[in-house]
Amino acid sequence: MNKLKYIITLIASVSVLLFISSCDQEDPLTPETDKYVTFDRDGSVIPSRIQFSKDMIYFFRLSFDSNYLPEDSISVLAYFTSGTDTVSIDLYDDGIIDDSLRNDLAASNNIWSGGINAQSYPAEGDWRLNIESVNGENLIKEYEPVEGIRVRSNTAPDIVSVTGLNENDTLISGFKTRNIVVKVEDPDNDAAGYNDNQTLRLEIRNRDNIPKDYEFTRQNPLSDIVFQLDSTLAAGLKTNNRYNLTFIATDYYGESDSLKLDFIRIENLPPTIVSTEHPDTINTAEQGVFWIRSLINDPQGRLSYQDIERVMITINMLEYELLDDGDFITSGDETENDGLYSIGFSYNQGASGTFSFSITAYDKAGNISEIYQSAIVLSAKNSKNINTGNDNETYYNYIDPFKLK
Ligand SMILES: [Ca+2]
Ligand SMILES: [Ca+2]
Ligand SMILES: [Ca+2]
Repeated sequence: MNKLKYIITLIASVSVLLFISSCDQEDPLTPETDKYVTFDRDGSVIPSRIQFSKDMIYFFRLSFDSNYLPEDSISVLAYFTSGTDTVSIDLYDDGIIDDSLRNDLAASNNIWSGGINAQSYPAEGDWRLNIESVNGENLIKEYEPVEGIRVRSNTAPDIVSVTGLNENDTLISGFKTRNIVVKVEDPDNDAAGYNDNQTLRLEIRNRDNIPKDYEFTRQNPLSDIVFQLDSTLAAGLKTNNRYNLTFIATDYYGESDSLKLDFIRIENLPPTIVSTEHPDTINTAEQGVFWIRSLINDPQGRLSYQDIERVMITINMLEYELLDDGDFITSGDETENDGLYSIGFSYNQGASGTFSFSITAYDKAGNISEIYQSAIVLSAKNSKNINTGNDNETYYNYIDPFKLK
């Protein structure tokens, strides 16, 4: 296998060489002076918070752009410094992951990886990561060091209280917006603005439903985390008495505290079709198009990114979807996300008959609206076409459900 790969590589290299030398007569090998290697800070993963004296491995991943070949055997030398202290870290580009400090995903891709145990740092402080490309003992390039890798003792955050929501609460369908105040203490936060517990997660769980999560950011390190929960919280959640809502505060070091509120009832009621617009009769003396639009409501949000799963019309025994996507040419909907769901239909010249149709809205909790039923009469009269729906169908991409089979 390796031999075959070698031969293929050799053939490919020879053809490239021949091609280049036929284009111009210069030496095709990259001269030593044209070789480059640069450090790509944005493509690298460098932890900025390390918990002092904790028995935990932090992984670093340093990315480079380079035209050096593997056989040039250049490598990366990295070490941390703080004052007179130095701590080295071994980095690899060999694709090996083991249960020690090696954690490289792919060999020879110029991404050098390795881990360091937080207990390797002899003191707290802001450490600097120094990075060099080397060839054995020889320095090829030294990069701008990465500053501010904070190695500090840490205390886990503590969720002291949650107000605005209690165990055994009922969140009725369409509940009034609630202010939630979460008091989180973390002694590592300070008045100088150091903010050590930035994220608060809310996990809504019930064994019958898919998980639903929210995330909030703490703006001020010394004040409470305040946010609002509105009735769209229940979008996609079926009515049930046994929800638990868990708040999880996590600090920069990855330590967290959680507070669970159990036995919360969440209700989700079906959508309603508020009104529907459509022509009652259509003169098919000429071919044309018309639109059907339904205004939908739902206590958990009437939009498709809220609780509306789909709005369907059945006409001439076929089912189609009304959309709120603002794509007039293909769905006939004029404005995206206004709760007005639309469909455009085309019809042929001379089409005739009475077509009953029904519209049903479905929410993401599996609730179904009451059905709207009506009918459209198509007939060809030899008079000038004056009905409102008629238009030049060639502009639109609508289906014709009235064709004779
Ligand atoms: Ca902390
Ligand atoms: Ca609903
Ligand atoms: Ca719309």
